[in-house]
Amino acid sequence: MRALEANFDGLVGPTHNYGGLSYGNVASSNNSARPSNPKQAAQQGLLKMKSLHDLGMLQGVLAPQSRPDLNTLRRLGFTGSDSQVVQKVAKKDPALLASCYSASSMWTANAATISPSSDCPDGRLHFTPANLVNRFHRSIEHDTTGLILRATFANEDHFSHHQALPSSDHFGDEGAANHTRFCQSYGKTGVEFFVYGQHAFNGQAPNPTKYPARQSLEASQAVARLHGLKDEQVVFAQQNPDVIDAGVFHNDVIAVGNGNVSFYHQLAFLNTQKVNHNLQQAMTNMGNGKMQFIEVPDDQVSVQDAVTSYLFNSQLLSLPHLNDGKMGIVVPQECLENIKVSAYLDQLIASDSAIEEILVFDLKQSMSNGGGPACLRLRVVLNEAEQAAVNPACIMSDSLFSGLMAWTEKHYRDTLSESDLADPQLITESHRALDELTQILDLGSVYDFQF
Ligand code: SUG
Repeated sequence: MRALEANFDGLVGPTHNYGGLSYGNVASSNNSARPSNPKQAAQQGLLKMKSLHDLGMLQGVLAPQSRPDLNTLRRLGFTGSDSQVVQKVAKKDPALLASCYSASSMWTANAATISPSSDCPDGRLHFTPANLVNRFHRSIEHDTTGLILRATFANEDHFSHHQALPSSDHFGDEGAANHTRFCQSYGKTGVEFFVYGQHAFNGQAPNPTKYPARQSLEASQAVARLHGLKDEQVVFAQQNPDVIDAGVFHNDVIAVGNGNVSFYHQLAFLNTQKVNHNLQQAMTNMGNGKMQFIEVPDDQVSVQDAVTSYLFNSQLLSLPHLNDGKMGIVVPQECLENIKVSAYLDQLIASDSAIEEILVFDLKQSMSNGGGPACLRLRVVLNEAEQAAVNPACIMSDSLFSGLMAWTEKHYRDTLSESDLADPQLITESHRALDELTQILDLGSVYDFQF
C-alpha cells in the first residue's frame, strides 16, 4: 500500500515565553526573560505548515497543552482558586511559574518516538510519548501528549499507543529528536536509528562534562523493544559528548535523515565510520538499497555555526514535485544569515547530492528558544488506510489555516514578559483559546480545566 511521510507540527500555545529553562540549549539561555510574541510565534508556525501543505505534503497539526499547568502547581502544594495559585507561585517561585507556563510542547519532535506499521510485527503504527525527564518544564508534558496523540490517531486497529517510559534519568527519552528512520521507500520495512547521549546503568565514559546528556541508551533500547523492532533493523549510536557540551542538546541539532539520505556534521557521532557501516549493514539486512551519506566537514561549517544557524535542524522532504529520490531542505532563515552556512548550502544544491531545493522560513520566535523547523514537527509515515484513520480535523487545509490564523488573532497576545505570567487574566485567555481549539480540531476532552 502506498505510504507517505506526514509532518505533524506543534501549534504554538498562547503562553509562549522565554523562560531560560533549558540548560544546555544555548538559545534558551541567551534569550531568557526577553519578551516574546506568542501570536507571531503561532503564525510563523502556521505559515510553515501551510506552505508545506501547498507543496502537496500531508501536513498535520498537534494541539498545544494547557498552561499554566495548575495540576502540577497544586501537586506541589499551592492552594486556592486558579488565580490564587498563580499569584502565590509568582511571589514564591517565579521560575517554577515560568516552567508551568512554558509552551514547550510546540516542539513535537520531542512528543514521541514513532515506528511506522511497516517496521512493526503487528502491522500497527507505534507511538511512545517521550518522558522528557531531563528538564522539569518538559517532564510535565507526556500525559497530555499521550491524550493528544490518542485523539489525533484514534483507531486501535491501526495505532498502538504506549505509556511513556519510567520517569527517571536512567530512561531519559526525548522522542523523535533522537530517532531517524531510513528506508528505500516509505512503505517498505526500514531501519530505525536511535542516537543517545549516555549509558545510564553502567555509566560508561565518555560522557559530556558540561551539559546534560538527555537521552539514554537504555531508553532507546526500551522504545525499540516496545515497538517490536528486530535487532537487525535497529542501529544505536552515541552522540559525540563534545558536541553536547557545545550546545547540541538533541541529535536533530547536528544530523537529519530522510529516505536513504543521512545528512550530518563530521563531529556528530562518537565513531562515525562504525555508525555508517552499521546503518548500511541494517539497510542491506532489510532489503533496502545503498545509503547516501552527506557529511559536512567541520572546516566548512563548525559545530558553533551549526548550533547558531540550525542547518541540521532542517526538514529533508521528498516533495511531490521532485522525482528520483530528490529532496528539498527546509531551513530557518538564520542559515542564510550565516555566511559559511549559506555558502555551504549553495554548494550542496549545486552538487549532485539528493538535496536539490532550499525552502527558507522565518521561525525566529521558536528559534529563540532553540526550536527550528525540525523541532516543530513530528514525522508520521502513514499508508493509505492509516491516512484515512487520522482525525481529519487535524489535517492542514486552506480552511483550517485561515481558521487557525483567525483563532490566533482573536486569542493571542503580541507580547508576553515574565511579569505578565502573574496576571490572572492570562489563565482565562489561555483556557478560552484552548476550549475553542478543541472544537476546531475535534479533540474531545484532552484538557482538564473547566470552562
Ligand atoms: O527542550 N526549548 C526546547 C527546545 C526543543 C527543541 N527540540 C528539538 N531539538 N527537537 C528544549 O530545550 C526552552 C523553553 C524556555 O527556555 O522558555 C525549551 O524548552
